[in-house]
Amino acid sequence: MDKRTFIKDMGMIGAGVLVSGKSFAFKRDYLPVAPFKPDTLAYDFNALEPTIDAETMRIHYTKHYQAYIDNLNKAIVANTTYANQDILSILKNVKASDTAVRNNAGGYYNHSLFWKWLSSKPTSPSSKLQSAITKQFGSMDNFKKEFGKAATGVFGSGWAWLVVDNQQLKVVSTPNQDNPLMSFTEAKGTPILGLDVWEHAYYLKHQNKRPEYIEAFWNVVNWDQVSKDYAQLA
Ligand code: MN3
Repeated sequence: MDKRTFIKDMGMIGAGVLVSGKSFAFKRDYLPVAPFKPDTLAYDFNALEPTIDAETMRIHYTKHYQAYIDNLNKAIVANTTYANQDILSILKNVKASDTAVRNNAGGYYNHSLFWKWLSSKPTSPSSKLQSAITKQFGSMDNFKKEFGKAATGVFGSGWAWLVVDNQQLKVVSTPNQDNPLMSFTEAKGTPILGLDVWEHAYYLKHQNKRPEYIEAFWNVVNWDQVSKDYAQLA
């Protein structure tokens, strides 16, 4: 354990985080390899109420997320092609036909990002991100409309994303647990914000009203994190 990781982990213990584990920002200086472990949640399960209820967060984090991780670890033992690759390499290299690795690597990575893009505290985009959004979409409201349209339009289960592709912001969506970094997806780019629109992410609270969940999502977006992710890419 290096000094920085140690200090970070001690900080988490000090902050009384519910679940132990390493936190990472998907930077190139630290990318996890198998066996994968759940990323630490920076807030309590009830922190995002009323947008996302505590029970949904508890089941989502401890059951769904954990299942992707367990199944990814099993899939990598069964398919040694990916055994020594870090999570970003797996995402970029996975073949569409390697469905167990594809679905579970996506499930692990997408959720690890998703937890970080949520916050109970009010945040706002950096001026750099704000101007990029205005330049690309005309206004923040137009961006939210376009993102909402993509999220509503996912047929069945999937994700809506704000990505950076060739220095440009784009709104895209993917089915199931696909991520725009995967080579075979129609959507291309590096995600800096994503919304899980699987029913398990909202059904207990919002039932069939996916648009209500999408609208409420803006109340809990961690713009500090989104701005940091954007700054790494543009
Ligand atoms: Mn989910």
